[in-house]
Formats: sequence, C-alpha cells, structure tokens
Amino acid sequence: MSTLTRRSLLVGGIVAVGAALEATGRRFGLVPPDCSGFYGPGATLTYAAHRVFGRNAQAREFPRSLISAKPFANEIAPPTDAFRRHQAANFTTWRLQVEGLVSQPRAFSLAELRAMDVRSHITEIACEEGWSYIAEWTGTPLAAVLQAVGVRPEARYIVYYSSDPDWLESIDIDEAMHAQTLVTWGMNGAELPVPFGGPLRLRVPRQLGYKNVKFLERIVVADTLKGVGNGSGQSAPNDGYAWYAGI
Ligand SMILES: Nc1nc2c(c(=O)[nH]1)N[C@H]1C(S)=C(S)[C@@H](COP(=O)(O)O)O[C@H]1N2
Ligand SMILES: [Mo]
Repeated sequence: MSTLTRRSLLVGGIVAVGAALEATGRRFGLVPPDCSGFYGPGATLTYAAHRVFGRNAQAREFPRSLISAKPFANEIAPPTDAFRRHQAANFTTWRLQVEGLVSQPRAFSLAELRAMDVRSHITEIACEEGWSYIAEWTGTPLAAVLQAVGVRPEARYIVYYSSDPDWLESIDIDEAMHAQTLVTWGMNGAELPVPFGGPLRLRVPRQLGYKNVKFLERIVVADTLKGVGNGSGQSAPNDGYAWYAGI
C-alpha cells in the first residue's frame, strides 16, 4: 500500500470516527452549537465532559466575609430612552417576557417575580478579561419561572435578551434548570443596582461573565439556535467568546 493511500485511509478513518462521535454526542446532547471551526473540538470536549461528569455540579459559594467591598461594574452601553422611562417609573413598568416553546407565554413584573421562589447565593462573577468579584445575588430561580410557563419537551435552549439591543446569549436547558441559575433582582441585600444589571439580570454562576446578561427583558425557549445571533446564539462571537463558558 502506498504511503499516500495509507495516509488517506488514516485520515478517512479519523474523519469517520469523528463523525460517529459527533452523531453520538448530538444524540446525548453533548455537542455545543459552536462545534465546528478551529476551536470546535476543544469546545466540544469541555462541554461533553461538563455534561457527563458535572451536570449537577455547583458553582463555589463563599462565606459572607468574602463579599467584595468594592465590586467593579464592567462598562456598559448607554441606556436607551425606553430604559430611562422604566427607570423613571422605578421599574414598575419593567416586564420579563417569557415565550417560545412554552405552554403559556407570560410577562412577569418584578413584583410577580419577587412573590415566587426566592434564592440567594454568594458567588464570584468572572470576566474572561481577568477581573472578578464576589457578591450575594438574590432572585427567582429560572427553573421556577420556566415551570410557571410550562416548557415543552422539545426545548433544548433558552435564548435571553437584554434591553441593551446589543446583548443576547443562550444556555442549554440543563444550565437553565440548575438551582443556582437565578433571575436576579437583588445584590448584597439591596435592589440590584443599574450598573450591575438592574432591575433584572440572569445570573449563571457556572459560566463566565458574558453569559450573565444585564437588563434582562426577554427569554425565548427554543429547540435550535439556528438563526439566533447569526446562528451562534450569542451577540459576542466576533470577540472570540465561546458559546459554552463553563468554569
Ligand atoms: N447587557 C449587558 N450585559 C452584560 C454586558 C454588557 O455589556 N451588557 N457585559 C458582560 C460581560 S463581558 C461581563 S464580564 C459581565 C460583567 O459584569 P459586571 O459589570 O457586574 O462586572 O457582564 C456581562 N453582561
Ligand atoms: Mo466580560
């Protein structure tokens, strides 16, 4: 057998094994939506390992004494006119719209959310660019919100939008249903301040900072990310951010 044929057989074999692995992975929900491209194999390995071995892993929680005295708010886009109007009304007009693959789409006011399950955790938020801080976050578990609208069985992702028109993100249903994933309206015992994403922020403590979208306004339950944020399910892929940001 010539070297050339052997090599092409070998390459063919690797491609075939890769394709079989990918098919199996897809079947068991182990392939992230950004599995192709240069970083694809790495992203897939991380995602699959976290989903197989760490589905219920908890983000580390800290004692109260370690809450950062001076948390640093990342720079954000200037608020829109619509945002300013909500702010002038003390956010009584703010609604979280939940729709998509649900039995009953619904808009929640802050008062309605606060009247549901309440949970707090003291966790770290870490920006991919290197800084982080620890705070106490209080909110309504996203699982409770999703339960209230009835998630359909074919759902695989939730896509969530900021009122800041440039920000959207998505996570899988596992991450959405995780007990520490909170529709957050409180921080360090007070209302969530606007620079930190008030009145509402999705706090996903098992994921890097950029998954923690501020000024949360809309959640769409979906079975695919095709067509969402140019197919990446994110607004920030151009900055080189991976879809799965598990830490
Ligand atoms: N709406 C909105 N959400 C956002 C951002 C943003 O610019 N706009 N920045 C993200 C990034 S990159 C990080 S690291 C965290 C920063 O959170 P912090 O401001 O509380 O430090 O918020 C994330 N959520
Ligand atoms: Mo970030």
